This record gives sequence, C-alpha cells and structure tokens, in this order.
Amino acid sequence: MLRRNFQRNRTGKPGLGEGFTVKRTKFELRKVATPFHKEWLGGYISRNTKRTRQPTVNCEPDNLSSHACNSHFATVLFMRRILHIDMDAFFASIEQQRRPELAGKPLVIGGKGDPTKRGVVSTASYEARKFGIHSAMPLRTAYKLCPDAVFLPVDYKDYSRVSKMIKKILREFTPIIEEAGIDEAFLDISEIRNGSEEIAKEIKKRIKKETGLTCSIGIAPNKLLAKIASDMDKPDGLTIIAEEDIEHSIWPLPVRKLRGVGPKNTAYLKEMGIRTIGELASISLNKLIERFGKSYGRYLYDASRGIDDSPIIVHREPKSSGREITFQKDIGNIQILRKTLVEITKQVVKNIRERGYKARTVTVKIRFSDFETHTRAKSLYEHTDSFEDIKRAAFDCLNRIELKKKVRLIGIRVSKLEKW
Ligand code: TTP
Ligand code: MG
Repeated sequence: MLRRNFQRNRTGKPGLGEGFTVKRTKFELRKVATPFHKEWLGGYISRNTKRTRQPTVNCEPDNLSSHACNSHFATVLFMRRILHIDMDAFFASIEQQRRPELAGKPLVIGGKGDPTKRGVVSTASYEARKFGIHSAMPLRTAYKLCPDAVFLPVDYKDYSRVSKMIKKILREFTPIIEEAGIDEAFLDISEIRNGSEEIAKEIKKRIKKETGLTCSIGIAPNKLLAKIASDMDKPDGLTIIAEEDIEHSIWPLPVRKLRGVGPKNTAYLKEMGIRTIGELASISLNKLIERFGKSYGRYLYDASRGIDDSPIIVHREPKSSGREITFQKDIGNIQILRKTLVEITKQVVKNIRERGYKARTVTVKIRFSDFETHTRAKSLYEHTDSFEDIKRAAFDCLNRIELKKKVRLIGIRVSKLEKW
C-alpha cells in the first residue's frame, strides 16, 4: 500500500484549496521533500514512515475532505522547484554567434539553406520572426515573406556540440536533469539552497560566458508550469511562478499553452466556448471526462489548475529512430522509391546500432504529391538491428501501400527500441 492514489473531494470549482487532487503518499513525499520542507512538515514525513512504512498523516480518503489535510497536501504538492531552460532561437543564434556579421539580421535556418528548393524552416532569428517566419514553414514561403533574409543550411553536428556543452554546464548545478530536447531541459533544483532567481542568473551567466548564447528560464513547482514560464518572456527571460500566481498569470493564457493540448483539442475546446486556461478550470471534472474521456479529461482538469506531479526523467530511452526524405521532384518510379527506402533504412540501422539499440517495429510513411499520407507498420518476431530483417519489413510495408499517385516524401521509422 505504499503507492496509493488519493483522488477525492473534486468540486469542479476553480481553485486549489478545495477540490484538490492528492496523488502522493507520504512515503513518496519523503522522497521529494527538501531539508526545509522536512523541517516545515515537523517530522510528519520522516518520523513515522520509516518505522511503520505507513502513511503518517491520517489521509484515508474520508479524512481528505478536511480542509487542513487538503491544504497540507496542496502545499506539499506545490513545494518542488523545477527549472525549465530553453535556448533562444537556438540554431539561428549559434550561426549568429559564429558569424558576427549576421547578428541583428533576419536569418532563416532550414533544409539545405536554399529557399528556392523544397524544405522547411527549422528556426528563424527573432529579426526574421517579425516578418511572420516560423519553424515548420516551407522555405519558399519564408523567402516570399522576407527575400532579404539570409538562408543557411542546418548544421546538426555543430548544434549538437553546443547542446552538449550546455547540458554539461547544467549538470554542474544538479544531476537531476531531464534532457527534453536539443535546446531544452528540466532541472529539479529543490535541493539547492540558493534562491531561484540566483540559480537562474548563475546558469544564464555561465551559458553566456561559455557559448555566447542567451536562454529563457522558467521556475515553478512542477514541469507543466515551468515550461509555460520559460516561454513567457522570450528571449533572455526569467519567469518565476508560484502557486499563488496561477490565477493571474496562467489562467488568462490560451489553452494551447498547456502541454498536450494541440490544434485539434484547441478547436474542440473553442467550440465549447473555452479559450483560456481559466475558462477550462471552470468546467467540472465530470463534464471534461464526458467530453474527453477519463484520462485526458482528468489531465485537463488538473493541468488547468496548475497541478502536475510528473517526475523528472533523468535518462530517457529513445522511443524510436527515423529518417525521411522529401524529393525535389515528385516521384512516380517505384524503383527510385525502393532505392531511397534502402538508403534511409541503412541510415536508421546505422543510427540504432551506434546507440546500441535493437528495434521491434518498422513503420513506412508515404506522402503523395497532394499531401495525402499513408503509413504501414510491421512488427518483427524479435528485437533486431539486422539491416536485412528491417529492410524486408520495410519493403513489406511499402508493398501494402497502393502507389496510385506520385510520391512527395518517403520515410521509415523503427520503434519499440531496446538497449542491447
Ligand atoms: P525551439 O526551442 O522550439 O525554437 P528556438 O530555440 O529556435 O526558438 P525559441 O527562442 O522560440 O525557443 O526549438 C529548438 C531548435 O529545434 C530550433 O532552433 C530548431 C529546431 N527545430 C526544428 O528543427 N524544427 C521545428 O519545427 C522546431 C520547432 C524546432
Ligand atoms: Mg528554444
């Protein structure tokens, strides 16, 4: 009974004191409590859990309705200090850093850096964003919006090198770090004695000194809020959000700022008359579950209140590895498609081998000239990194797609990876 979920007393009203979700046992709380918190808890956590291995506060579900118990847990849930860091216009800033003549100029990074050819924008400098250019936009559209911008190809190798330097600096602050992407990470700074602002400023200073780059930092009681915070004052921002700030700084934001709320659900919520996170927080749990299902409905209910107890995942295994090619000209010739599939399969197999993984599922994607997209997947008998086996599965998938139109893109992804 060490891991029990207490989820009671949900009133559906926005607010954190009442209607609060308690998901942690005291045993778990002991693991997240800092020395300050342990002191504040007056030994609640450490004293009895060790001896009895039982929760120390009487938090049987019926007692959770008591306000004291509720607010006690509310405080505990909101006492972590999570820092989210995200570099500013990462690829573009690296290029501007190594070519000072590009500083302050509209700069677009993407594909092979030729805006007359196919390819998408990876990122744009803040100067280029003023023209409406953004990530994932076709390079040709970016060129139309700002013909004077400088276009450069993506240099992953160098960006990964800088990314590693940054992660190394972050590790000097705490080993509890989740690498969330090439230019972002979550750090659990609960155990560090210095103040949040002080830590953030020190991180910014170190990164600026060693890479010349700026970043934006958000600090909050959990990952959900920390990520929203780091995005609130870009570039070179520092935003600290406490539990009491949720109402005035989180509730006015649009719902799509919440992790897991994509364009589809944003549109659906809009149909329900919900645009902001605060409006979402005013919807009852029952109604959300009715509309979105049990798990996502509950997620929305909690997230709109700033509640999130997802842990920092210190080392995340890659879930999949893939490669795709967009042809310069749409292809109608099956032999060319097969040859390309062999090429990208080779690259993917090389990639998983280098990282010591074997895969169980192979997925092939075909996008036709009109953007209609089909995928087919095949599961293998066992995990493998054999090029022949993966190629055979890929061809099986390709054969199951009716090639009725010219093809714009072909891709392969291997998933269900396991370390070997
Ligand atoms: P982001 O952090 O999303 O973007 P950014 O760092 O360029 O800008 P911001 O200041 O708003 O954080 O992504 C980090 C890098 O990942 C980005 O520099 C380029 C790359 N990237 C892509 O290649 N394709 C994409 O669609 C996105 C969103 C990012
Ligand atoms: Mg970034």
